Amino acid sequence: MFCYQCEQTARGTGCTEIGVCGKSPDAAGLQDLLLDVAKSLALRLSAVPSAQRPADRSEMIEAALFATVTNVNFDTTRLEMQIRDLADAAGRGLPSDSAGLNALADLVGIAARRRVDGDDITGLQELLTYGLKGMAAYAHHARRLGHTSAAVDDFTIEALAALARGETDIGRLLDLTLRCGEASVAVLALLDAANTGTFGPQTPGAVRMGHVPGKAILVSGHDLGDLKALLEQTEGTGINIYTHGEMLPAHAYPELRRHTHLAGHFGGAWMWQRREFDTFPGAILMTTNCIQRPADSYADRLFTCGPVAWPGIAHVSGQDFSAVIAAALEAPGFTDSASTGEHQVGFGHHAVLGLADTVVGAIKSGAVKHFAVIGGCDGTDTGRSYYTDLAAGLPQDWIIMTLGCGKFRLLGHDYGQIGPLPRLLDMGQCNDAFSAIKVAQALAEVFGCGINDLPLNLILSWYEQKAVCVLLALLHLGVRNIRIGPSLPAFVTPAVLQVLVDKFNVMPVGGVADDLKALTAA
Ligand code: FSO
Ligand code: SF4
Repeated sequence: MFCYQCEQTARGTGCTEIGVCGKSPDAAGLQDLLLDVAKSLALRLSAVPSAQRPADRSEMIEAALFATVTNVNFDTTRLEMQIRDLADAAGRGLPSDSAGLNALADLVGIAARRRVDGDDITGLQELLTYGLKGMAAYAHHARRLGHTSAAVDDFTIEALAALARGETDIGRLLDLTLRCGEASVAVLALLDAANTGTFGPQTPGAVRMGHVPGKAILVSGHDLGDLKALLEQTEGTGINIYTHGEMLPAHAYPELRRHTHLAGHFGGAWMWQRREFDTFPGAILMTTNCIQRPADSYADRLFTCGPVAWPGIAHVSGQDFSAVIAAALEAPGFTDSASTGEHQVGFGHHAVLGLADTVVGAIKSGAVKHFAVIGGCDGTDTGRSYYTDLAAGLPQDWIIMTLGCGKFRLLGHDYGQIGPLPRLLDMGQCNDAFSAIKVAQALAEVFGCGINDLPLNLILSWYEQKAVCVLLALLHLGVRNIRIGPSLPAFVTPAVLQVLVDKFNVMPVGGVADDLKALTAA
Protein backbone atom coordinates (compact mmCIF):
# COMPACT_ATOMS: atom_id res chain seq x y z
CA MET A 1 0.00 0.00 0.00
CA PHE A 2 1.00 3.60 -0.39
CA CYS A 3 -1.06 6.45 1.04
CA TYR A 4 0.04 9.98 1.89
CA GLN A 5 -3.25 11.80 1.89
CA CYS A 6 -3.40 12.96 5.50
CA GLU A 7 -1.26 14.88 7.92
CA GLN A 8 -0.44 11.91 10.13
CA THR A 9 1.06 9.88 7.29
CA ALA A 10 3.97 7.67 8.39
CA ARG A 11 7.34 9.45 8.70
CA GLY A 12 5.75 12.44 6.97
CA THR A 13 6.18 10.68 3.63
CA GLY A 14 3.62 7.89 3.27
CA CYS A 15 2.02 4.86 4.93
CA THR A 16 3.39 1.68 3.35
CA GLU A 17 2.90 -1.23 5.78
CA ILE A 18 -0.35 -0.22 7.46
CA GLY A 19 -2.04 3.15 7.86
CA VAL A 20 -1.22 5.18 10.93
CA CYS A 21 -5.01 5.62 10.90
CA GLY A 22 -5.43 1.82 11.11
CA LYS A 23 -6.19 1.30 7.40
CA SER A 24 -5.17 -2.20 6.34
CA PRO A 25 -3.23 -2.76 3.09
CA ASP A 26 -6.33 -4.53 1.69
CA ALA A 27 -8.61 -1.60 2.52
CA ALA A 28 -6.01 0.82 1.12
CA GLY A 29 -5.84 -1.13 -2.13
CA LEU A 30 -9.63 -1.29 -2.43
CA GLN A 31 -9.86 2.46 -1.82
CA ASP A 32 -7.36 3.01 -4.66
CA LEU A 33 -9.45 0.79 -6.90
CA LEU A 34 -12.68 2.49 -5.82
CA LEU A 35 -11.20 5.83 -6.85
CA ASP A 36 -10.11 4.33 -10.14
CA VAL A 37 -13.58 3.00 -11.00
CA ALA A 38 -15.06 6.35 -9.94
CA LYS A 39 -12.72 7.95 -12.50
CA SER A 40 -13.88 5.42 -15.14
CA LEU A 41 -17.50 6.24 -14.42
CA ALA A 42 -16.76 9.98 -14.61
CA LEU A 43 -15.01 9.46 -17.94
CA ARG A 44 -18.05 7.66 -19.30
CA LEU A 45 -20.40 10.35 -17.99
CA SER A 46 -18.24 13.15 -19.37
CA ALA A 47 -19.17 12.01 -22.87
CA VAL A 48 -22.85 12.70 -22.13
CA PRO A 49 -24.36 16.20 -21.74
CA SER A 50 -24.90 16.79 -18.03
CA ALA A 51 -28.69 17.05 -18.32
CA GLN A 52 -28.79 13.54 -19.83
CA ARG A 53 -26.69 11.82 -17.15
CA PRO A 54 -28.56 9.26 -15.03
CA ALA A 55 -29.74 10.99 -11.86
CA ASP A 56 -28.00 8.73 -9.36
CA ARG A 57 -24.51 8.75 -10.88
CA SER A 58 -23.16 11.87 -9.18
CA GLU A 59 -24.38 10.55 -5.86
CA MET A 60 -22.53 7.26 -6.49
CA ILE A 61 -19.31 9.08 -7.34
CA GLU A 62 -19.70 11.34 -4.33
CA ALA A 63 -20.19 8.34 -2.03
CA ALA A 64 -17.11 6.65 -3.51
CA LEU A 65 -14.95 9.71 -2.98
CA PHE A 66 -16.24 10.18 0.56
CA ALA A 67 -15.55 6.52 1.40
CA THR A 68 -11.86 7.09 0.64
CA VAL A 69 -11.47 10.14 2.89
CA THR A 70 -9.24 9.53 5.93
CA ASN A 71 -10.93 7.69 8.81
CA VAL A 72 -14.20 6.93 6.98
CA ASN A 73 -14.50 3.41 5.58
CA PHE A 74 -12.20 0.64 6.81
CA ASP A 75 -14.56 -2.19 5.84
CA THR A 76 -13.27 -4.20 2.88
CA THR A 77 -16.63 -5.92 2.30
CA ARG A 78 -18.43 -2.60 1.90
CA LEU A 79 -15.61 -1.18 -0.23
CA GLU A 80 -15.74 -4.18 -2.56
CA MET A 81 -19.51 -3.85 -2.97
CA GLN A 82 -19.11 -0.19 -3.81
CA ILE A 83 -16.37 -0.96 -6.37
CA ARG A 84 -18.59 -3.50 -8.13
CA ASP A 85 -21.57 -1.11 -8.23
CA LEU A 86 -19.48 1.66 -9.75
CA ALA A 87 -17.76 -0.68 -12.20
CA ASP A 88 -21.20 -1.86 -13.38
CA ALA A 89 -22.32 1.72 -13.87
CA ALA A 90 -19.07 2.46 -15.73
CA GLY A 91 -19.45 -0.64 -17.92
CA ARG A 92 -16.06 -1.87 -16.72
CA GLY A 93 -15.29 -5.54 -16.18
CA LEU A 94 -13.48 -6.61 -13.00
CA PRO A 95 -11.93 -9.83 -11.64
CA SER A 96 -14.53 -11.83 -9.71
CA ASP A 97 -12.28 -12.61 -6.74
CA SER A 98 -10.78 -10.41 -4.02
CA ALA A 99 -7.21 -11.44 -4.88
CA GLY A 100 -7.78 -10.24 -8.45
CA LEU A 101 -9.12 -6.93 -7.17
CA ASN A 102 -6.08 -6.49 -4.92
CA ALA A 103 -3.71 -7.17 -7.83
CA LEU A 104 -5.57 -4.65 -9.97
CA ALA A 105 -5.43 -2.11 -7.15
CA ASP A 106 -1.62 -2.29 -7.19
CA LEU A 107 -1.63 -1.16 -10.82
CA VAL A 108 -3.71 1.97 -10.21
CA GLY A 109 -2.35 3.12 -6.85
CA ILE A 110 -0.16 6.13 -6.16
CA ALA A 111 3.10 4.18 -6.06
CA ALA A 112 2.55 2.76 -9.55
CA ARG A 113 1.58 6.15 -10.96
CA ARG A 114 4.56 7.86 -9.32
CA ARG A 115 6.90 5.43 -11.05
CA VAL A 116 5.49 6.49 -14.42
CA ASP A 117 4.62 10.17 -13.95
CA GLY A 118 7.05 11.25 -11.22
CA ASP A 119 6.42 12.91 -7.86
CA ASP A 120 5.38 16.39 -9.01
CA ILE A 121 2.68 15.32 -11.45
CA THR A 122 1.34 12.58 -9.20
CA GLY A 123 1.37 15.00 -6.26
CA LEU A 124 -0.59 17.56 -8.24
CA GLN A 125 -3.07 14.90 -9.40
CA GLU A 126 -3.49 13.90 -5.76
CA LEU A 127 -3.91 17.51 -4.60
CA LEU A 128 -6.81 17.79 -7.03
CA THR A 129 -8.16 14.38 -6.00
CA TYR A 130 -8.09 15.32 -2.30
CA GLY A 131 -9.87 18.59 -3.03
CA LEU A 132 -12.56 16.54 -4.82
CA LYS A 133 -12.79 14.15 -1.85
CA GLY A 134 -13.34 17.03 0.55
CA MET A 135 -15.96 18.51 -1.76
CA ALA A 136 -17.70 15.14 -1.95
CA ALA A 137 -17.93 14.90 1.83
CA TYR A 138 -19.57 18.32 2.12
CA ALA A 139 -21.77 17.73 -0.94
CA HIS A 140 -22.94 14.47 0.63
CA HIS A 141 -24.19 16.23 3.77
CA ALA A 142 -25.96 18.84 1.66
CA ARG A 143 -27.52 16.21 -0.61
CA ARG A 144 -28.96 14.37 2.38
CA LEU A 145 -30.74 17.59 3.31
CA GLY A 146 -32.10 17.90 -0.24
CA HIS A 147 -29.57 20.45 -1.56
CA THR A 148 -27.59 19.65 -4.70
CA SER A 149 -25.59 21.67 -7.18
CA ALA A 150 -25.25 20.78 -10.86
CA ALA A 151 -22.11 22.96 -11.05
CA VAL A 152 -20.47 20.99 -8.25
CA ASP A 153 -21.49 17.61 -9.71
CA ASP A 154 -20.38 18.61 -13.21
CA PHE A 155 -16.98 19.85 -12.05
CA THR A 156 -16.37 16.63 -10.12
CA ILE A 157 -17.08 14.59 -13.24
CA GLU A 158 -14.94 16.86 -15.44
CA ALA A 159 -11.97 16.73 -13.06
CA LEU A 160 -12.18 12.97 -12.44
CA ALA A 161 -12.49 12.37 -16.19
CA ALA A 162 -9.29 14.38 -16.73
CA LEU A 163 -7.58 12.22 -14.12
CA ALA A 164 -8.99 9.10 -15.78
CA ARG A 165 -7.39 10.21 -19.04
CA GLY A 166 -4.12 10.44 -17.12
CA GLU A 167 -3.76 14.22 -17.41
CA THR A 168 -0.08 15.01 -16.88
CA ASP A 169 0.12 18.58 -18.15
CA ILE A 170 1.13 20.65 -15.14
CA GLY A 171 -0.60 23.79 -16.40
CA ARG A 172 -3.89 21.99 -16.95
CA LEU A 173 -3.64 20.20 -13.61
CA LEU A 174 -2.99 23.50 -11.82
CA ASP A 175 -5.91 25.07 -13.63
CA LEU A 176 -8.20 22.21 -12.57
CA THR A 177 -6.89 22.49 -9.00
CA LEU A 178 -7.70 26.20 -8.82
CA ARG A 179 -11.10 25.54 -10.40
CA CYS A 180 -11.58 22.90 -7.72
CA GLY A 181 -11.26 25.87 -5.34
CA GLU A 182 -14.09 27.61 -7.16
CA ALA A 183 -16.25 24.48 -6.90
CA SER A 184 -15.23 24.21 -3.23
CA VAL A 185 -16.61 27.69 -2.54
CA ALA A 186 -19.84 26.55 -4.21
CA VAL A 187 -20.03 23.39 -2.10
CA LEU A 188 -19.37 25.28 1.13
CA ALA A 189 -22.15 27.69 0.20
CA LEU A 190 -24.39 24.73 -0.65
CA LEU A 191 -23.88 23.08 2.72
CA ASP A 192 -24.34 26.38 4.52
CA ALA A 193 -27.66 26.84 2.73
CA ALA A 194 -28.64 23.24 3.53
CA ASN A 195 -27.76 23.47 7.23
CA THR A 196 -29.18 26.93 7.89
CA GLY A 197 -32.18 26.31 5.62
CA THR A 198 -33.08 23.09 7.42
CA PHE A 199 -32.15 23.89 11.01
CA GLY A 200 -32.29 27.70 11.01
CA PRO A 201 -29.31 30.08 11.02
CA GLN A 202 -26.89 29.54 13.89
CA THR A 203 -27.62 31.74 16.90
CA PRO A 204 -25.25 32.32 19.82
CA GLY A 205 -25.81 30.28 22.94
CA ALA A 206 -24.06 28.40 25.71
CA VAL A 207 -23.45 24.64 25.63
CA ARG A 208 -23.04 22.58 28.77
CA MET A 209 -19.64 20.85 28.57
CA GLY A 210 -20.51 17.86 30.69
CA HIS A 211 -23.34 15.50 31.54
CA VAL A 212 -26.42 14.98 33.69
CA PRO A 213 -27.87 11.78 35.19
CA GLY A 214 -29.71 9.49 32.80
CA LYS A 215 -29.40 7.15 29.83
CA ALA A 216 -27.26 8.58 27.09
CA ILE A 217 -26.25 8.51 23.42
CA LEU A 218 -23.11 10.22 22.12
CA VAL A 219 -23.17 11.44 18.51
CA SER A 220 -19.93 12.18 16.66
CA GLY A 221 -19.04 13.18 13.11
CA HIS A 222 -20.57 15.97 11.03
CA ASP A 223 -24.03 14.90 9.84
CA LEU A 224 -26.60 17.21 11.41
CA GLY A 225 -29.42 15.37 9.61
CA ASP A 226 -28.57 12.12 11.37
CA LEU A 227 -28.50 13.94 14.71
CA LYS A 228 -31.91 15.47 13.98
CA ALA A 229 -33.39 12.04 13.15
CA LEU A 230 -31.95 10.60 16.35
CA LEU A 231 -33.30 13.49 18.42
CA GLU A 232 -36.76 12.86 17.01
CA GLN A 233 -36.58 9.11 17.59
CA THR A 234 -35.45 9.57 21.23
CA GLU A 235 -38.05 12.22 22.08
CA GLY A 236 -39.81 11.16 25.29
CA THR A 237 -37.62 8.08 25.89
CA GLY A 238 -35.68 9.72 28.72
CA ILE A 239 -32.42 9.26 26.80
CA ASN A 240 -30.17 12.31 26.70
CA ILE A 241 -28.21 13.05 23.54
CA TYR A 242 -24.67 14.44 23.74
CA THR A 243 -22.53 15.81 20.96
CA HIS A 244 -18.91 14.79 20.47
CA GLY A 245 -16.14 16.31 18.32
CA GLU A 246 -17.43 18.11 15.24
CA MET A 247 -21.05 17.76 16.41
CA LEU A 248 -20.51 20.52 18.99
CA PRO A 249 -21.86 23.26 16.66
CA ALA A 250 -25.19 21.39 16.45
CA HIS A 251 -26.15 23.26 19.63
CA ALA A 252 -26.14 26.50 17.63
CA TYR A 253 -29.03 25.51 15.34
CA PRO A 254 -32.53 26.42 16.60
CA GLU A 255 -34.18 23.33 15.11
CA LEU A 256 -31.71 21.05 16.92
CA ARG A 257 -31.41 23.05 20.13
CA ARG A 258 -35.17 23.05 20.65
CA HIS A 259 -34.92 19.36 21.60
CA THR A 260 -34.39 19.70 25.33
CA HIS A 261 -32.81 16.26 25.58
CA LEU A 262 -29.87 17.55 23.50
CA ALA A 263 -28.20 17.74 26.87
CA GLY A 264 -24.64 18.89 26.28
CA HIS A 265 -21.25 18.16 24.80
CA PHE A 266 -19.00 15.33 25.93
CA GLY A 267 -15.27 15.15 25.20
CA GLY A 268 -12.97 16.90 22.79
CA ALA A 269 -11.76 16.39 19.24
CA TRP A 270 -11.95 13.10 17.31
CA MET A 271 -8.51 11.78 18.18
CA TRP A 272 -9.32 11.38 21.88
CA GLN A 273 -12.29 9.13 21.12
CA ARG A 274 -10.75 5.86 22.32
CA ARG A 275 -10.21 7.35 25.77
CA GLU A 276 -13.51 9.26 25.82
CA PHE A 277 -15.82 6.60 24.36
CA ASP A 278 -14.40 4.16 26.89
CA THR A 279 -15.77 6.31 29.73
CA PHE A 280 -19.12 7.10 28.09
CA PRO A 281 -21.79 4.91 29.74
CA GLY A 282 -24.17 4.78 26.78
CA ALA A 283 -24.44 4.09 23.05
CA ILE A 284 -22.21 5.92 20.58
CA LEU A 285 -23.07 6.85 16.99
CA MET A 286 -20.41 7.85 14.41
CA THR A 287 -22.12 9.71 11.58
CA THR A 288 -19.00 10.40 9.49
CA ASN A 289 -15.30 10.50 9.95
CA CYS A 290 -13.20 10.51 12.02
CA ILE A 291 -13.46 6.96 13.40
CA GLN A 292 -10.50 5.27 15.05
CA ARG A 293 -9.94 1.58 15.70
CA PRO A 294 -12.63 0.87 18.32
CA ALA A 295 -11.47 -0.41 21.71
CA ASP A 296 -13.08 -3.66 22.94
CA SER A 297 -14.51 -1.77 25.90
CA TYR A 298 -17.06 0.06 23.75
CA ALA A 299 -17.13 -1.83 20.43
CA ASP A 300 -20.50 -3.44 21.24
CA ARG A 301 -22.19 -0.11 21.92
CA LEU A 302 -20.62 1.69 18.96
CA PHE A 303 -22.62 2.18 15.74
CA THR A 304 -21.71 3.66 12.38
CA CYS A 305 -24.03 5.09 9.76
CA GLY A 306 -23.80 6.74 6.34
CA PRO A 307 -20.36 6.54 4.71
CA VAL A 308 -18.45 5.54 7.82
CA ALA A 309 -17.77 1.87 8.57
CA TRP A 310 -15.42 -0.34 10.57
CA PRO A 311 -15.30 -4.13 10.18
CA GLY A 312 -17.32 -5.86 12.89
CA ILE A 313 -19.03 -2.66 14.10
CA ALA A 314 -22.82 -2.50 13.70
CA HIS A 315 -23.78 -0.29 10.78
CA VAL A 316 -27.15 1.48 10.68
CA SER A 317 -28.41 1.75 7.13
CA GLY A 318 -30.73 4.67 6.60
CA GLN A 319 -31.84 6.56 9.69
CA ASP A 320 -33.59 3.89 11.75
CA PHE A 321 -31.69 4.25 15.02
CA SER A 322 -33.70 1.71 17.03
CA ALA A 323 -30.62 -0.50 17.60
CA VAL A 324 -28.70 2.50 18.94
CA ILE A 325 -31.59 3.39 21.24
CA ALA A 326 -31.84 -0.20 22.49
CA ALA A 327 -28.10 -0.23 23.26
CA ALA A 328 -28.44 3.07 25.14
CA LEU A 329 -31.30 1.68 27.23
CA GLU A 330 -29.23 -1.38 28.07
CA ALA A 331 -26.16 0.63 29.10
CA PRO A 332 -26.01 2.10 32.61
CA GLY A 333 -26.14 5.76 31.62
CA PHE A 334 -24.82 8.55 33.84
CA THR A 335 -25.63 8.47 37.55
CA ASP A 336 -24.13 11.87 38.35
CA SER A 337 -23.72 15.35 36.95
CA ALA A 338 -20.40 16.82 35.92
CA SER A 339 -19.40 19.91 34.03
CA THR A 340 -16.25 21.65 32.95
CA GLY A 341 -18.23 24.81 32.26
CA GLU A 342 -19.91 26.24 29.22
CA HIS A 343 -18.84 27.02 25.68
CA GLN A 344 -20.39 29.71 23.48
CA VAL A 345 -21.34 28.50 20.01
CA GLY A 346 -23.34 30.03 17.22
CA PHE A 347 -21.19 32.73 15.64
CA GLY A 348 -21.91 31.75 12.07
CA HIS A 349 -22.11 34.48 9.48
CA HIS A 350 -25.75 35.30 10.23
CA ALA A 351 -24.97 36.03 13.87
CA VAL A 352 -21.72 37.93 13.24
CA LEU A 353 -23.14 39.99 10.39
CA GLY A 354 -26.18 40.64 12.60
CA LEU A 355 -23.68 42.42 14.86
CA ALA A 356 -22.08 44.22 11.90
CA ASP A 357 -22.66 47.72 13.33
CA THR A 358 -21.04 46.71 16.62
CA VAL A 359 -18.12 45.05 14.83
CA VAL A 360 -17.52 47.95 12.44
CA GLY A 361 -17.89 50.47 15.31
CA ALA A 362 -15.34 48.52 17.38
CA ILE A 363 -12.88 48.55 14.48
CA LYS A 364 -13.38 52.27 13.86
CA SER A 365 -12.95 53.12 17.55
CA GLY A 366 -9.77 51.06 17.70
CA ALA A 367 -11.23 48.64 20.29
CA VAL A 368 -10.75 45.84 17.74
CA LYS A 369 -7.42 46.03 15.92
CA HIS A 370 -7.22 42.74 14.12
CA PHE A 371 -8.92 39.42 13.31
CA ALA A 372 -7.40 35.96 13.22
CA VAL A 373 -9.00 32.79 11.92
CA ILE A 374 -7.45 29.95 13.90
CA GLY A 375 -8.96 26.55 13.26
CA GLY A 376 -9.34 23.68 10.85
CA CYS A 377 -8.79 20.03 11.66
CA ASP A 378 -7.20 18.71 14.78
CA GLY A 379 -4.89 15.71 15.03
CA THR A 380 -2.56 13.99 17.44
CA ASP A 381 0.67 15.74 16.49
CA THR A 382 2.26 17.34 19.54
CA GLY A 383 3.15 20.37 17.40
CA ARG A 384 -0.51 21.27 17.51
CA SER A 385 -0.06 22.97 20.88
CA TYR A 386 1.16 25.78 18.58
CA TYR A 387 -2.46 26.78 18.00
CA THR A 388 -3.26 26.84 21.72
CA ASP A 389 -0.24 28.96 22.53
CA LEU A 390 -0.63 31.28 19.57
CA ALA A 391 -4.27 32.04 20.34
CA ALA A 392 -3.52 32.63 24.01
CA GLY A 393 -0.64 34.95 23.10
CA LEU A 394 -2.51 37.23 20.71
CA PRO A 395 -3.11 40.81 21.90
CA GLN A 396 -6.35 41.54 23.74
CA ASP A 397 -7.65 43.72 20.88
CA TRP A 398 -7.63 40.79 18.44
CA ILE A 399 -10.83 38.86 17.71
CA ILE A 400 -10.31 35.14 17.06
CA MET A 401 -12.67 33.31 14.74
CA THR A 402 -12.47 29.54 15.05
CA LEU A 403 -14.04 26.52 13.36
CA GLY A 404 -13.59 22.82 12.76
CA CYS A 405 -12.34 20.36 15.34
CA GLY A 406 -9.17 22.47 15.54
CA LYS A 407 -11.19 24.70 17.90
CA PHE A 408 -10.72 22.22 20.74
CA ARG A 409 -7.08 23.41 20.92
CA LEU A 410 -8.42 26.84 21.87
CA LEU A 411 -11.00 25.93 24.48
CA GLY A 412 -10.16 26.06 28.17
CA HIS A 413 -8.76 29.59 27.97
CA ASP A 414 -10.73 32.70 28.92
CA TYR A 415 -10.31 35.10 26.01
CA GLY A 416 -12.67 37.68 27.54
CA GLN A 417 -14.79 40.19 25.66
CA ILE A 418 -14.35 43.37 23.69
CA GLY A 419 -17.46 45.30 24.65
CA PRO A 420 -20.40 43.04 23.78
CA LEU A 421 -18.25 40.83 21.54
CA PRO A 422 -16.62 37.64 22.82
CA ARG A 423 -13.00 37.60 21.67
CA LEU A 424 -13.41 33.95 20.63
CA LEU A 425 -16.11 33.50 18.00
CA ASP A 426 -16.95 29.84 17.34
CA MET A 427 -18.26 29.76 13.77
CA GLY A 428 -19.04 26.03 13.67
CA GLN A 429 -17.81 22.98 11.80
CA CYS A 430 -14.89 22.94 9.35
CA ASN A 431 -17.30 23.66 6.47
CA ASP A 432 -18.31 26.84 8.31
CA ALA A 433 -15.09 28.29 6.96
CA PHE A 434 -17.80 29.64 4.67
CA SER A 435 -18.88 31.91 7.53
CA ALA A 436 -15.36 33.26 7.94
CA ILE A 437 -15.31 33.95 4.20
CA LYS A 438 -18.68 35.75 4.36
CA VAL A 439 -17.58 37.90 7.29
CA ALA A 440 -14.28 38.78 5.60
CA GLN A 441 -16.08 39.67 2.38
CA ALA A 442 -18.56 41.87 4.27
CA LEU A 443 -15.77 43.68 6.14
CA ALA A 444 -13.89 44.22 2.89
CA GLU A 445 -17.01 45.76 1.40
CA VAL A 446 -17.58 48.07 4.37
CA PHE A 447 -13.99 49.28 4.30
CA GLY A 448 -13.81 49.41 0.50
CA CYS A 449 -10.76 47.17 0.24
CA GLY A 450 -9.76 43.66 -0.77
CA ILE A 451 -9.75 40.73 1.68
CA ASN A 452 -5.94 40.81 1.72
CA ASP A 453 -5.99 44.46 2.82
CA LEU A 454 -8.06 43.70 5.92
CA PRO A 455 -6.43 43.40 9.34
CA LEU A 456 -6.98 39.64 9.12
CA ASN A 457 -4.73 36.58 9.28
CA LEU A 458 -5.57 32.94 8.69
CA ILE A 459 -3.67 30.34 10.67
CA LEU A 460 -5.05 26.94 9.75
CA SER A 461 -4.50 23.42 10.99
CA TRP A 462 -5.04 20.59 8.58
CA TYR A 463 -5.51 16.89 8.97
CA GLU A 464 -7.46 15.34 6.12
CA GLN A 465 -8.93 16.05 2.72
CA LYS A 466 -11.79 18.35 3.72
CA ALA A 467 -9.10 20.76 4.82
CA VAL A 468 -7.70 20.61 1.28
CA CYS A 469 -11.13 21.58 -0.07
CA VAL A 470 -11.30 24.54 2.35
CA LEU A 471 -7.76 25.64 1.49
CA LEU A 472 -8.46 25.52 -2.26
CA ALA A 473 -11.65 27.54 -1.67
CA LEU A 474 -9.65 30.25 0.11
CA LEU A 475 -7.01 30.29 -2.63
CA HIS A 476 -9.70 30.62 -5.28
CA LEU A 477 -10.94 33.73 -3.47
CA GLY A 478 -7.42 35.12 -3.71
CA VAL A 479 -6.66 34.93 0.02
CA ARG A 480 -2.93 35.30 0.55
CA ASN A 481 -0.50 34.77 3.42
CA ILE A 482 -2.30 31.73 4.88
CA ARG A 483 -0.26 29.89 7.49
CA ILE A 484 -0.67 26.09 7.44
CA GLY A 485 0.47 23.52 9.97
CA PRO A 486 1.45 21.63 11.90
CA SER A 487 3.35 20.24 8.90
CA LEU A 488 2.94 20.63 5.17
CA PRO A 489 1.27 17.87 3.12
CA ALA A 490 3.56 15.08 1.91
CA PHE A 491 1.86 15.14 -1.50
CA VAL A 492 2.79 18.80 -2.06
CA THR A 493 6.25 18.50 -3.60
CA PRO A 494 8.76 21.36 -3.38
CA ALA A 495 7.95 22.38 -6.95
CA VAL A 496 4.20 22.54 -6.31
CA LEU A 497 4.77 24.34 -3.01
CA GLN A 498 6.83 26.95 -4.84
CA VAL A 499 3.86 27.64 -7.13
CA LEU A 500 1.60 28.11 -4.08
CA VAL A 501 4.17 30.35 -2.43
CA ASP A 502 4.69 32.46 -5.54
CA LYS A 503 1.00 32.85 -6.25
CA PHE A 504 -0.49 33.01 -2.74
CA ASN A 505 2.39 33.33 -0.28
CA VAL A 506 1.13 30.22 1.54
CA MET A 507 3.53 29.54 4.41
CA PRO A 508 4.09 26.87 7.04
CA VAL A 509 3.46 27.79 10.67
CA GLY A 510 6.69 28.60 12.50
CA GLY A 511 7.53 28.90 16.17
CA VAL A 512 4.89 30.53 18.38
CA ALA A 513 7.11 33.43 19.47
CA ASP A 514 8.31 34.17 15.93
CA ASP A 515 4.82 33.95 14.46
CA LEU A 516 3.34 36.15 17.19
CA LYS A 517 6.02 38.70 16.45
CA ALA A 518 5.39 38.55 12.71
CA LEU A 519 1.61 38.68 13.06
CA THR A 520 1.57 41.62 15.45
CA ALA A 521 4.28 43.58 13.63
CA ALA A 522 1.99 44.44 10.73
FE1 FSO B 1 -12.16 17.42 12.10
FE2 FSO B 1 -12.22 14.89 11.31
FE3 FSO B 1 -14.28 18.59 10.40
FE4 FSO B 1 -12.09 16.73 9.46
S1 FSO B 1 -13.48 15.82 12.85
S2 FSO B 1 -10.69 16.28 11.09
S3 FSO B 1 -11.19 18.10 8.10
O1 FSO B 1 -12.97 15.10 9.68
O2 FSO B 1 -13.76 17.46 9.07
O3 FSO B 1 -12.74 19.16 11.38
FE1 SF4 C 1 -1.73 6.91 6.33
FE2 SF4 C 1 -3.39 9.00 6.48
FE3 SF4 C 1 -3.48 7.33 4.43
FE4 SF4 C 1 -4.33 6.56 6.84
S1 SF4 C 1 -5.23 8.16 5.51
S2 SF4 C 1 -3.10 5.37 5.42
S3 SF4 C 1 -2.82 7.61 8.13
S4 SF4 C 1 -1.80 8.69 4.96
